[in-house]
Amino acid sequence: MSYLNKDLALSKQEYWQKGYTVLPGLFDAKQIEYMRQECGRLWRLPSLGDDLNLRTEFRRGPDNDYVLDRLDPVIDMSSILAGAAMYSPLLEAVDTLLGGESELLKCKLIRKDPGTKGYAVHQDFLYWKWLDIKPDQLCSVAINLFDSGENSGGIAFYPAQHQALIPGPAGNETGDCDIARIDTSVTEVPLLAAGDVIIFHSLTPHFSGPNLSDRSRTILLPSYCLTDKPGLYEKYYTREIIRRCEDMIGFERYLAQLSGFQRALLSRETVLIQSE
Ligand SMILES: O=C(O)CCC(=O)C(=O)O
Repeated sequence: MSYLNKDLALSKQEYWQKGYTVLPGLFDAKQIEYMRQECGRLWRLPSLGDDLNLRTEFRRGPDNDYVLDRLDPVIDMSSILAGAAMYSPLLEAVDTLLGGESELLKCKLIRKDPGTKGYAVHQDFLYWKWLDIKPDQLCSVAINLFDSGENSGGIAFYPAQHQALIPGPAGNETGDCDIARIDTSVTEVPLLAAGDVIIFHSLTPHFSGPNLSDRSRTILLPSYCLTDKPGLYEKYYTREIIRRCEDMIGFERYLAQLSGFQRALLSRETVLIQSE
């Protein structure tokens, strides 16, 4: 299916006015089913939960323990999800909203299982400042794989506040935006059906709550940039992978277990294999 120009013109108006817009039914039921099956396949891969796996990230689960909630990057593991991020009606919509040809910047898969906690208020642009690209050229897209809303931990937006990067709270001005500096009188959590897509500006403050439903809330989250320079995706992940190593993302959990591992498994008393 292709979106009518008339619809996209309205979407563009809404995007620039509110900082986000919803495109209902951009993906059809069959495409969504393929993507759901693909996410199931990825989530069953061995070693995803390994603390040394650089592409997995964790969030606090219902018992405050760490649960796997995302794969980032993901499209190099899945041609189906790569196809979704590069689906031409989606690219047409992104290009129309941004006002020219865009390139994929990054793409992650987030599966928020029942009970998993949400994300604090933030603006994506904070994490992309180093690219030295204007915020108006950058946007993110949430491709919704299941019906979702506030109860399932859907993304919530503070509309019409995408004009500037908002500093963090006193003492952490370079961190995520200080909620006290945002007009929080209006919060919008779009009620979405599977196949609906949200496109939001890189400066739009957003957050999400825990998934209080009994079903996973799964989204594919590609981000795009209006640019005529190729190679942005490679540039992004080259820096990101090095950053994760330097910041010890995931490794700190592994290191915390190392001494226990040493005590439990590397003592001479440990009998790992019995002789006949
Ligand atoms: O998946 C969510 O609940 C929020 C994700 C998000 O805000 C982000 O990745 O920037």
